[in-house]
Amino acid sequence: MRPSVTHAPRRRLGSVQLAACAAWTLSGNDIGTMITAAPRLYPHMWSWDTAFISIGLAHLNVDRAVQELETLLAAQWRNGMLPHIVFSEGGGYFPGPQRWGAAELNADAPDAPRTSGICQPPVHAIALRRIVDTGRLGSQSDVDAVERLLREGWPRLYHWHEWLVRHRDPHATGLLAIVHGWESGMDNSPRWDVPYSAVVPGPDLPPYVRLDRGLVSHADAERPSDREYDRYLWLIEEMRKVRYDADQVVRTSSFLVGDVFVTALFALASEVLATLGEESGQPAWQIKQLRGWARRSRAAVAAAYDPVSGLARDRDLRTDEWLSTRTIAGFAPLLCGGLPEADEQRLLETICGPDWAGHPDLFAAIPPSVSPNDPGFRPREYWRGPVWPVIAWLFGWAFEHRGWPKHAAQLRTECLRLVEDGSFAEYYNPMTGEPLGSKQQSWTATVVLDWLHTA
Ligand code: 9WN
Repeated sequence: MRPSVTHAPRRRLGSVQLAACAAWTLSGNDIGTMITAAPRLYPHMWSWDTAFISIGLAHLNVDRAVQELETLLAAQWRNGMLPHIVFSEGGGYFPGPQRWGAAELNADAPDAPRTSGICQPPVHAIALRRIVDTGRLGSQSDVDAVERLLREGWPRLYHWHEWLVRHRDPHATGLLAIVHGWESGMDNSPRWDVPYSAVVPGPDLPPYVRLDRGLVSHADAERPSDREYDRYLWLIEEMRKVRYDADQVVRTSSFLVGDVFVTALFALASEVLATLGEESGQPAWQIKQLRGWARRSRAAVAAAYDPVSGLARDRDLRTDEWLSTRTIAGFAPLLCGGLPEADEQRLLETICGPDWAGHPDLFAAIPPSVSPNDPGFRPREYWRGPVWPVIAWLFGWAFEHRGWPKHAAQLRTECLRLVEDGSFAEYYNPMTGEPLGSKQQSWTATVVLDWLHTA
């Protein structure tokens, strides 16, 4: 007979205590100049983390939420790219600014603060929408702060979207390409296994020492392997060779994938930005352009839908083949719309059904990064099975805005059940609710604040 494993009972905080812990977590991650993504593993500013951070933060301190987005926007490259990392003065993360060498190699990169040389999913307009809405309900000074952010941030976000269209739509179809798995935000997802298998690190890959492995308790099970890291770093070497020139990177990178999830977020965010532009008197031609980009990318997402599997696919643009790995990204059309109604309904049923959020063995009814019924499902491994609260937040937000409030409310309730232990983990084991990866992760704390606020 196998010995039975006993787990310590899970802590359950009430909503007031949970909100207080979330606020405490954020203040712990505040280094004055920025709120870092996490205290130990990620002691800098990450692009899409900051968008989520500012959303929750706005419920506590509108000025500070505005400041976070402004700090990120101030690090925008002159060509429009919003970099994936804005480095603080402290070290503690590899690859750091020296390894990237962005400012040394590319005149568009700011000298200060230092940044990485790639980008992350374009969720910032969604954050701007949320902050503006929150601020407008506050005091006159909150209203002034968000109106200023809208006025000054809007052109920067427009420039960011324009950069994506100009440099990341290589076939002019609306399907946006990424040149590194890190750009997807879902670093180690099985979505990238096939394209990464074509990334062959050369003998001139400079030696390196990882810092992440010492900062996560079960790094072997929860973080990417060294072999995967060799590839991640090799792609940086390839980009360094062309001095991060955006067009050359797309031509030369051995990893070039049309990312259906990023594309759906772009379509959604472009619509949101267009509406914010109308509200704030931005140039009509730019608003029209944003709507056109949204339309094109929505169509590209719909074209990526596979009626056989019932999910949307990424496309390997190096081999010109669809990538049919079944992951949470396959639900991208639910974010931006564009599918015929019957297909959309089927997709909605699938995400709620027994392969995903409705799987009977889940701790909470939230869609994990990979289906528990998939042979490749690894409940504790980075982007290969665990649940990410921020991804659930995105679907919840989209459900609310696409006219499925019941689905949005259900997701919110289930997410709050998952996170009520107050660990604010980077991700969770979907079967047990065990907190995994980095703890006190800022974006988890802030989406919890937003859920509590809307609950
Ligand atoms: C690489 C900060 C970031 C998130 C990503 C997540 C992880 C970095 C890493 O952490 O990526 O960018 O070192 O693993 O995958 O989504 O933005 O929280």
